[in-house]
Order: sequence, then C-alpha cells, then structure tokens
Amino acid sequence: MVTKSEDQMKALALKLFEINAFKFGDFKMKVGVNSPVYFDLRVIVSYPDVMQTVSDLLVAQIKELKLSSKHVCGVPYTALPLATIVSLQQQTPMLVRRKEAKAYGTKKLIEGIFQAGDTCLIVEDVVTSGSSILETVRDLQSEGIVVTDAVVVVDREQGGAANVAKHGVRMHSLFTLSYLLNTLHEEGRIERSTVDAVAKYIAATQINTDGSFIGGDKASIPNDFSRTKLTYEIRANLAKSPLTKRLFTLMATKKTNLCLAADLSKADDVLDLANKCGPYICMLKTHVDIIEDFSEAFITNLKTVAKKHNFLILEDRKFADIGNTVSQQYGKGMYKIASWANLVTAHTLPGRSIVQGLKAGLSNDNARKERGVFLLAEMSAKGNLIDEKYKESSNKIATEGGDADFVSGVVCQSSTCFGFPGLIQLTPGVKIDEGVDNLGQQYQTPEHVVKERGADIGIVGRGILQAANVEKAAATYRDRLWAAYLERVSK
Ligand code: 5IU
Repeated sequence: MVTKSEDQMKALALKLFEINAFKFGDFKMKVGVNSPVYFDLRVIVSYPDVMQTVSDLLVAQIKELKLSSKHVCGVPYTALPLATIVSLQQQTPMLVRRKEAKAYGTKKLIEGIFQAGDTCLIVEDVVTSGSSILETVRDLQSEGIVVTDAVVVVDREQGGAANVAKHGVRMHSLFTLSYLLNTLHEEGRIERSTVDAVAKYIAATQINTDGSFIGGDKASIPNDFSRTKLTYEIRANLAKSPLTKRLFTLMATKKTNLCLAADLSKADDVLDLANKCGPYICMLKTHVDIIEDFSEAFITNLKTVAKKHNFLILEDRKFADIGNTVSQQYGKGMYKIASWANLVTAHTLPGRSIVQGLKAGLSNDNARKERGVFLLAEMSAKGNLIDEKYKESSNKIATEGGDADFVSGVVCQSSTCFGFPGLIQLTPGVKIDEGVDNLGQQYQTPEHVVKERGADIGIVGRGILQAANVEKAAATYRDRLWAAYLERVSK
C-alpha cells in the first residue's frame, strides 16, 4: 500500500509546477475577478508518471481516512481519468456522470449499475467554490445515491470545503494552495512576495456556491500580481523557459530593456554597431536576410561581440510556414539560424505547429534550453489584419500546452495581449519622435510603450541607426526605457 510521505508530496508539488499544471500571473476566471494563480490539471494526462503518483496518493488518502463507498465517480471532465484509476486500484465500481443528458434513448444522467441507497465517493481535481462537485452530487442524489465524501487534488481555499460541507459532503484534499505556495517558496522556486500576493488575494475572494463573493461585489479588487507591476527579478523565477529566465536576469543585472534592431545591409556595419551599442542593450535584433555579404565569419564575430557585451541575439525571421518547412528553415540552409540565434520570431498563423516545427529544427532537447521564440500577436504596421480573436489565440499558444517551455514571449503592442508574467512583451515601433514613417510604421515614445502599453523590452531601430552618434543614442534610449520600467513597477 502506498502511503503519503512528505517527500512524495513535495516532489509532486514541484512536478505539478514544472509541467504547468499551475502557474502564477493575471488570469481571467469563471467567477469574474482575475486570479493570480491558475490551475490546469488537464495537462497531467500527458504525464503518466504524474497520473500514477496523483492516483496513488488519492488511494492512500482514501485508505488513511477509511472512506468506504460502493462506487466512485469523477467530476467531469478532468477528474474522469483519475476516478478510473482509483476505481481500478480499489476495485470499486465506477459511475460516470454525463454533463448533458442524452437527447435520445434513455436520457440517463448517471451511467453504470447502481441502486438507490448506494454510496458514492466523489473524485475532483481542483476546487474553487465547490460548485462543480455539488452539480455532480445533485445528479447522483436525484438517482437516490448517497454522497458523503469527496477526495480532491487541490483546494484553492476559496471557500469550497465549507460550501460542500453545507450540503453534507466532507472534502479531503491532497494539496491546499497554501501548501503548494509554501513548498515552492521553500524550494526557491518563487519569491516570498509571490506567496504573499496570492495569499492576500485568496483571502479577499472567498466565494459562495453561486459564484458570488462573500462580502459583496469584488469586481474592483486590484491584482498586485499583474505582470506589469512585477520586477524582472521576480518574473525570472516565474518563467517556464530557461532562456527566458536568463534574459530576465540579464535585463535586471545589466539594467537594460532595450533591443536594438540592426537593420543594416553590411556585415561589418552590424558588427560595428553591435560593438558600439553592446553595453546598452539586452538584445540585438537581426534580419539576416538583408545582409549582402553574409558569411560564417560574420556569425562567429557577432557571437563574440554578444558574449563580450552580454546580450542575446534575436533573429527576426518571422517564420510562418508549416512545421516541416519551418524546422528546415530554422536549422538548415545557408544561415543555419538555430545554430547561432538565441531567439527567433514567428507568426502564429499556422497554429501550434509553428512552435513544434521550430523545436524539431533543433538537434536535441538540451539545445532547446538555450533557444526560444517570440510569437507575434500584434504588429505596429498601420492597417495590419490582426484582430482581437487572432491576438487571443496567439496568447493561448504562448501560454498553454506543452510548448510553453520554448516560448519566451509575445511581440505585441498592448499590455492586454497576455497576463502570464513569466513571458516577455516585446514591442517594436519605438522612437523619441512619435509619428509614422512613409511605409506605415507607427512610432510611440519609450515612456508610452513601457508605461501605457506594457512593453517589457522596447525595440528601437532607426531611432538609433539614424542618429549622428549611435552610441549616445543607444544610451539615451536605454536610460529612458529603463526609467519608465522602474517607474512602472514602483507604483
Ligand atoms: N518590427 C516592427 N513592427 C512589428 C514587428 C516587427 O517594426 O510589428 I512584429 C520590426 C521591424 C524592424 C524593427 O526591424 O522592428 C523596427 O525598426 P524601426 O525602429 O527602425 O522602425
């Protein structure tokens, strides 16, 4: 028999965080007010070892508490596979609750063989208000089935346990949100301020079963945890990709959020620019296909300058093809971009396969740790065709699913683009003199893009390239972008 050991619980808590089963940020919730923590236990089906551990622990919990029941029933849908495993391990017959009654045939809500008076244990993944558990309980009860207990993986501690208790159901959770927060903090994965921000928020948002907040309307609760209020140091810890952590840390220690767009056509000019402006930038952005005299020596030299001045290289390739083509465009051809660019940009038009295609262009898993992509969710060009829905879908690709570990951020023009603070907002179209160029580029000031539009890194091209003294211009842009960031996080 598996018992619940403290080490096992800790290891599982860390693992759940690693696989993105929960994360911190600024997330839209069913209940209306944005939450600083988001759980998505749907991902665990992709990790059989995690499924195994979670269900072993649920079974251990059931045994420890001596919860005996005739049936077991999962709350649809995420908990269904967990309930199945519990049923198998315990040899307790399962009941399946339909979310919608069949329109034809028997119109049954509960599938499985049972009799009125039978007992049933509920299995659930994450509990907020407890309303999902209660929906399942209601349907079971309407068939005469008796429910007294529910085992759950995570209790968000927002009143769910008390709400279900009012209906005669005892809730037993493997993890409370506090336990997860404290464990991550003890293990150095999150800052104390993150723990405090989430705890404060949760305490203020206790929920009734009907979704209303205890203590009245909370629509105006400020979320201290909003991405634009957090420092780059804190966000480094929240990032899911190793390269993104590195970039946040680089920005914080070098004190720069300036990316220089080196749109020049001669290799030596790019190197000269990189040498002069290197001390002021966190990233150099290249368009390698505009360089007329490209050579391998250019790449070797560029890498040397990047190392000397401690900046990353972003090749603004804007990949946009099917996965198979993208993997070749990234890893092969005369530029072999994957071999030297720390980061690249990509359109989200092809969907998730764009990220998978890029990953496939890298030779091995280790290489992925040093590479990343910025996904385009908006453009600065006047009249571009991107709409709200496209923006939202791009954000989903960046933040959800198993490829989030390779995404470093989003190229966009506004802070509403995404909420997750472990990603970086990259914003082009920055110039001290606002306005438009004659080909549709629209410019905003450094202060405006950082403070009003949520940019974490501002991309500046001609604002520096066309200055009489590029070095001085780079220093000015660095100072102004950085001061705007400091002001943003201090408020
Ligand atoms: N760039 C934009 N706008 C966008 C995207 C990329 O300007 O929406 I996506 C690139 C193009 C150019 C740089 O390489 O950023 C901006 O250069 P200037 O600061 O010179 O306009």
